[in-house]
Amino acid sequence: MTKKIDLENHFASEAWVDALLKNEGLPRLRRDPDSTYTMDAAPGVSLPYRVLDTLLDLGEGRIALLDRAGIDVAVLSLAAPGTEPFEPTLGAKVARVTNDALAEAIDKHPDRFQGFATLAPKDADSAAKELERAVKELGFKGWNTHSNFGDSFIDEKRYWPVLAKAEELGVPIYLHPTYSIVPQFQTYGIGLAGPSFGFGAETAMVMMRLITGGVFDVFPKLKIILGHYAEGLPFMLDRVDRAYIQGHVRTDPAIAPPLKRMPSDYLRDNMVASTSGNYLPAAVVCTRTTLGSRRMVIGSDHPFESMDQCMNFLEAQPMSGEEREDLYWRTAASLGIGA
Ligand code: GRE
Ligand code: ZN
Repeated sequence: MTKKIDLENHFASEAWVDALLKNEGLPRLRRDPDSTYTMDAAPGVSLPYRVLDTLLDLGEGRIALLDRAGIDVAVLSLAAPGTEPFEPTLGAKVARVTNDALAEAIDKHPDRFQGFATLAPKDADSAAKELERAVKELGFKGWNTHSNFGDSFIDEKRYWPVLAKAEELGVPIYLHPTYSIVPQFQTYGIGLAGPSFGFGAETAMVMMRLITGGVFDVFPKLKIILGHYAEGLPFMLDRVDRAYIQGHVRTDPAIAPPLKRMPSDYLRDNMVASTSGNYLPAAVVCTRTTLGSRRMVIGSDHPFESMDQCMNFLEAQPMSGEEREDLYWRTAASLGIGA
């Protein structure tokens, strides 16, 4: 039987919700008069937040949805914006408590749930230690992080200790979108800044920052998982090399170091794409043609998207038996994530 492993399946912890409710700056959660919630994500960017109960369910409700969609295992990750944007001491505390809460839920359903760690990377050395604890002691499968940390991006050198630790432990980093810090994405509210465009555009930019910053020459074995069919990057696989082919790139080791390879080589070798929240058949074909099925994993994006819709869509896409096995579990297994 073909196993199905979902690598983008979100949860919330009580500690995280509490920290967001108490946060005086952004991001913050606000309880509305009608007892629903609003996420104030960034300046001018707010969204109704109707998924909190579903995010908090780490028990039978989630298992029932997995069963209905035919998903065997979900690798659970804290919802955006994670713990990265909090003040570092608070972030580290919320991260640790959240990782422990997730480990407890996994202990109750070890054959259905696995986990990605959440970290507070602004104290990079202690975040690296927490990643090691999460992987070695809690059995987690990697780090789920976000397209920005509130004021900075993952490619910056001060975060390299965490990248070094992920490479050393041999675990992937899931680079998930969050509410963009690029002001030009914020002008028109969540419509531009959110999942329709800003999420993916910022995340794709950050993957390109990792490449252009020479991070994969320093950490060649690092694997970055991007959702939403790698946020459109498969479509760019030829285009990303153009400035290099045309000889326009003037490298300055202090800014943009000379790269050992073409940008597209890093996209092929250091990136894996998940299927979350995009039901365009041409996106499946493009990703499979450019990256190959050995670089594709299932992502349902529950509860922001539907596990059912994801699996019904994937089941209906034409692909060989071999390609389907790659997408459903074999690529995940190559990342150390098995059912
Ligand atoms: C997500 O985490 O994937 C997400 C959000 C908020 C809105 C839409 C969405 O965190 O897909
Ligand atoms: Zn998601």
